[in-house]
Amino acid sequence: MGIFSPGFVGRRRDANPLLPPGQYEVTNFPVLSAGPTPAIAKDDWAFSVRTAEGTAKAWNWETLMDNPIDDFTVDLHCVTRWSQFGMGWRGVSLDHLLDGVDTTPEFAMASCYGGYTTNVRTSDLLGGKAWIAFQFDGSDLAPEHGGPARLLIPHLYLWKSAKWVNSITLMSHHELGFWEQYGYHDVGDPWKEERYS
Ligand SMILES: Nc1nc2c(c(=O)[nH]1)N[C@H]1C(S)=C(S)[C@@H](COP(=O)(O)O)O[C@H]1N2
Ligand SMILES: [Mo]
Repeated sequence: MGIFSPGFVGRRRDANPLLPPGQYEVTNFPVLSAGPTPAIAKDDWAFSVRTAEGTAKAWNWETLMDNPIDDFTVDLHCVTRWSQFGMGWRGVSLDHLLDGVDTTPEFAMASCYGGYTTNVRTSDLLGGKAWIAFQFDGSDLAPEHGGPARLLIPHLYLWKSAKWVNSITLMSHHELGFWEQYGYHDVGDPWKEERYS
């Protein structure tokens, strides 16, 4: 008999009905980065929404703060199997940032300071499901977690939540981001356990 008897797994599922399949709970918010942490001062920070026609909208730190700001509490799920519940964030909804932009292109690519990319569907950015987040747990977002600001898409595995995000490009064609090119799932829904393609 292994360490994880069926009874033990059963009790764990009962204890955490909000835990997606194959995940376990943590409380220490692990850091996972594919490369070094870039140092970006708020004064140097910039973010843009692009389309095939070029830059549609752009913000610096000051103009980002002119947007309606949300305080929200979410659960995060990492493909490396940790989940953390009840995380308190502050950020600007992508609904505001994409307002006035033609969102008919089906696909989007988030690009970051440092070169990381990840692809999502435009629909995953809309409807109150995604933010440019700049505070966690009442403090400025730490650089190792993507500060000064990161994309946060809690309903997808956390690799879609691009740290140090610098632009989102809306595209009518499909492209794969960094981890997606290595076989991670195109969509990444933790409730469907869409880990790998
Ligand atoms: N720019 C950038 N964003 C990134 C990554 C990265 O390496 N670079 N890693 C992704 C992965 S694989 C995960 S699991 C989460 C981890 O976020 P955290 O370090 O805040 O826990 O960030 C995602 N966003
Ligand atoms: Mo990850």
